[in-house]
Amino acid sequence: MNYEQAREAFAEWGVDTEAALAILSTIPISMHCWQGDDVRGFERASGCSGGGIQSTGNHPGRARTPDELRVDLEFAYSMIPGKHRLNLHAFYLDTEETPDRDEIEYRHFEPWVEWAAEQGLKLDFNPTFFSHPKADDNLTLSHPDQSIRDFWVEHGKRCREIAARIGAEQGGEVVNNIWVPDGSKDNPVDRMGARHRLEASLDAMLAPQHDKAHLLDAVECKLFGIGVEAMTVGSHEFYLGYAIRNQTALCLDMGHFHPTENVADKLTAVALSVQDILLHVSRPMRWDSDHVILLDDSIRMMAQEIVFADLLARTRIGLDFFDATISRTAAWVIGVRNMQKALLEALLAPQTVLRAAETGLDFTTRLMLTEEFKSLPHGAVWSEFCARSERPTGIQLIESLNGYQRTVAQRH
Ligand code: RNT
Ligand code: ZN
Repeated sequence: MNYEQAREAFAEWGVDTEAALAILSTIPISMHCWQGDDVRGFERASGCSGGGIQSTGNHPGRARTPDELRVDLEFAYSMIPGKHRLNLHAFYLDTEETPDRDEIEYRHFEPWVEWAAEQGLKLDFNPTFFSHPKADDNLTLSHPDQSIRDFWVEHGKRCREIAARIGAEQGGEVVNNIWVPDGSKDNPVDRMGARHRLEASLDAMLAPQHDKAHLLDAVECKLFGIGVEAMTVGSHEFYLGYAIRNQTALCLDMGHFHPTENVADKLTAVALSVQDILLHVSRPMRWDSDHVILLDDSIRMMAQEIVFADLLARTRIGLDFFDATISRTAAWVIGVRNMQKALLEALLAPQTVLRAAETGLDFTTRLMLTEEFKSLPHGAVWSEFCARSERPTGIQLIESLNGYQRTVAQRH
């Protein structure tokens, strides 16, 4: 089916494909730099993420330097329709110097900012509270030792300064997302102490004021991680309360809940209390395994909630997955495109008739509609979107991804 036929098919349901494509082209996805090198960063030769983050696999072609990562990113973005963002972690600094985490400065990230400007990309940022000797006990901002807490508070402050400066340079908001691995493998006896310490450290970190137009702080909650099974200090309740009290954005990572929970459902629930939401779209398989996101029901529901609840303006869509058993660049491209496809499906949904059925308590019709709707030619609209951006689809896409992988495979 060609696009014109698809356009007519959707029009029969009262859906305007042109309007959907116009909106989709304005939605940036913040693509995470850490899929490109298995979350190793550029500080140490042998990376070990720690904090329960685990990248598995040894597929050839890992980016070992900032230059290699940038070349890979350029390729990935060239396969993705639309203009997007790059989500940078602090330990991806690009410098000959060897500053410790509490010594980093804007200049250590300048090559990234210049490159992003050349590419027409915007950056987001994250302090890195893992892969560091001072985080080896899975305790950072809540560490009982004041000097360790101070070290990490300083890191966090510097990251906020760097992020705000990047925002000023690129003219717009940079999301600075705070995730700490802090927790306890076995049952702690002083949960309250840990939570008080985390709160006090966050307060100290967030105390310096920055221009809101350039910096949006977010806090990321989590149920558990490997090695912190008994308690995560920054749990959902902790950070939901923190975000409300301090007016930060709340980051919902789809891998950070119990596997049977519907994270999409949480969006509207928290939107009543927090203004800004950051998503880490991910695919947990039995645990927070960070698989490449599929165009599956969990992603579709997430996209539908963002669109139907009119939360596009308040939700920043970031991705968080890392798979080292497949081409890393293909993983990026597949994941970002899947997120876009899910958003497109949501934008192409016949909201008016669905809502009418629901309001009229006609749940049979609602179900018939959603299920019939699955057979509409979304693919033809997606192909049109790609064609207008001069991005490949189908066999052409697969050939390009494989072709690029063959070139980077020689890195080892
Ligand atoms: C860890 C969090 C966090 C990290 C990144 C690298 O469980 O999801 O967002 O994955 O910061
Ligand atoms: Zn995350």
